Amino acid sequence: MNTQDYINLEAEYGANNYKPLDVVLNGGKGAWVTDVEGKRYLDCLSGYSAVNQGHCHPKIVQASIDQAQKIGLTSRAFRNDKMGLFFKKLVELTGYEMVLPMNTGAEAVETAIKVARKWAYVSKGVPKYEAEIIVAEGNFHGRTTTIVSFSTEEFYKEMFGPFTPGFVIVPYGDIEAIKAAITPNTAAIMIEPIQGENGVVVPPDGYLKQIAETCHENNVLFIADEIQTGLCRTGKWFACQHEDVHPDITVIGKALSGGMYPISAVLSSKEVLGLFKPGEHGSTFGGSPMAAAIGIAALEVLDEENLAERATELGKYFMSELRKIDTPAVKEIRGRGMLIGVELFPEAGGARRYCEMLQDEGILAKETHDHVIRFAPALVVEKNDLDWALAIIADVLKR
Ligand code: IF1
Repeated sequence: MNTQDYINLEAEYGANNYKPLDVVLNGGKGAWVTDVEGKRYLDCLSGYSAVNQGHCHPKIVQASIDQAQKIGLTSRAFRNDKMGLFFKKLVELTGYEMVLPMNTGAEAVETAIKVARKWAYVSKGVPKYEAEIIVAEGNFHGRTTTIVSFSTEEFYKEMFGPFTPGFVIVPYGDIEAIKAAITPNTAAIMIEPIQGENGVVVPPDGYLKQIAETCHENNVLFIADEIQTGLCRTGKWFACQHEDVHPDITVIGKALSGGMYPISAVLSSKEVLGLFKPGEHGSTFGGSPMAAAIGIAALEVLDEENLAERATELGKYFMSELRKIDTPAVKEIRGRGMLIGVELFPEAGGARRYCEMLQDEGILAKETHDHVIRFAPALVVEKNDLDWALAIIADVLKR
């Protein structure tokens, strides 16, 4: 079978809920992937920042194989020999007290919403069902009906009502707007430290610190969605650490498994996560020995290979080289660490066509919205791979 055959299969039998590039991948190693025609590509999306450790990292693969031959799933009706060790590793690496394991990022975000609401009723004394959560314009936190209820992207939301109430939307990056939106019923503020899907939007310096202070002053929980920005991608374990901020709740996913398995988690204090009573919340696969074994390996790789430092050094280099490209197409280059967005002027004709030209030259990148190309290669990428890519990106952006 060739590329078109696979594309036809997907078109014949699969829902049409994505418009992927016409590349059919069947192999990955480090920062590189291969397609069914044997062509190699530098993967500059990394599974939307789930593959920070590189594709098929040997340590993560070995952990998957070993665990798959023992037991994959116990369910939370029983216990297993990996979940506690996974929690301990997460607590040691992140400084939080307690973990609740889920599978997808959206499920972890939903968990954070539920526990913030319960905290508001039980600990803050907000009257039942009046709890409000402040979110930002341009947010992306997942695709469930509750989460899209507070999306500001009509296309993600409009056909899926009725919508979940209790969310207040404020402009991103504006601390005064947050202060003005707080009421006695505010349970939490939930934000992405950098808005990924909205086009790698970096807030003003000090914004995260101001949110933390405002939350502290108003007895409101600060929820950071670090599903895309976390786990070394921006040069720290968490993007909030760039401002020495330790949110009340941090939500992680994606690279928590190195792309090998859906694993997400909510990190918080015993005061908050301790509010869940047995049976009040859960999931079939959350905390499975498979997830825990893979999660432990994925975290050890991030730590042992110093991938946060790598993201800082290589990201600084990559960003500075991108900024040297002399082309009328580029409006702005922004990001932090190895999470970079290149915004094009509308006159350039849209980011998609540049992604298609990059694909022809052996680079896989993805547009977000219409005019931004996101570059987020695996944090194990070699400097000479970046140099190879930079020459091609410069050539393509000049077309
Ligand atoms: C898609 C991008 C989109 C996320 C943040 C929660 C989630 C995500 C900050 C939910 C997931 C993924 C979802 C995927 C494409 C990708 C994405 F931002 F990464 F580019 F959509 F905006 N919080 N982001 O980025 O995690 O439930 O997917 O595990 O839905 O198209 P999930």
